[in-house]
Amino acid sequence: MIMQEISKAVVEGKAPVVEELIKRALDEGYSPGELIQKGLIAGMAVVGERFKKNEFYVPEVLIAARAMKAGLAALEPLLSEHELEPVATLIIGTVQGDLHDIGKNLVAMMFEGAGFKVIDLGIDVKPSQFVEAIETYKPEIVALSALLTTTMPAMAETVDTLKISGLREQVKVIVGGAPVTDSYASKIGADGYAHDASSAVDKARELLEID
Ligand code: B1M
Repeated sequence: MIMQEISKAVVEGKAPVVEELIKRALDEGYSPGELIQKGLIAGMAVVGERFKKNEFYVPEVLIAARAMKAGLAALEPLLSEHELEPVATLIIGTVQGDLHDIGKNLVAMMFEGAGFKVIDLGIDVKPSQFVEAIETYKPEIVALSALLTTTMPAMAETVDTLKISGLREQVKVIVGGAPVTDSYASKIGADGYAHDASSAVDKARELLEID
């Protein structure tokens, strides 16, 4: 029941209500993972459907996105609890031309929760910005997010720019986001694809051979 209430509050864009319901659900013993999947993401899926059918326009989607972010912020301390040395460093960003960041933020939180040091470059990140960040932070992993079919080519461009800069062999590149597929990842020469935030962490651990 509380999951439906959370989803409904996301759809209606009621950020304070989402935050309050998340806190109540945690007190009742629900896990952060369950609240993200069955509450927040379920709500955002409804928003996506309504957007597609022109029942929702950009303002409603933005208000819903703000409510989803409030829910994720309430869960963040639980997802990123970690006091050990970082297992590895990850650079993450939404590729050039793309402004969607909710999924990318979730992926970043999951990595923090799994003990990675996360450098989040934000949205609309140019290939050259990835290059600069790799030179500065020397990460083991670079994660690229894209939510639009029109921005997927920016992933390929980013991988190509890493090659031209001579940095490609120093990092593992993983890609994800709703329109991205495993075969697209292979086609552009990425090291891996992940369908969701927790499988992104699994994929990174697999590529870095971390048990
Ligand atoms: Co946009 N939008 N949007 N939007 N938006 C989509 C993506 C769309 C599918 C909606 C639709 O038509 N049904 C559609 C894309 C169609 C396509 O290309 N196939 C679309 C469109 C068309 C647009 C605009 C062009 C609309 C317009 O202006 N006419 C415009 C583009 C702006 C731009 O980027 N240049 C636009 C704008 C926006 C808002 C700004 C209003 C807002 C974004 C707010 C924000 O992010 N701060 C927005 C939103 C919210 C959505 C929907 C409704 C929700 C996205 C979301 O946050 N989902 C979306 C429809 C939908 O997805 N149902 C839609 C929840 C999130 C947790 O999931 O991001 O998929 P997701 O992340 C998942 C996985 O994909 C994966 O893990 C995450 C968690 O499990 N993942 C990774 C993501 N990144 C990863 C990286 C990895 C690994 C896994 O690295 C290894």
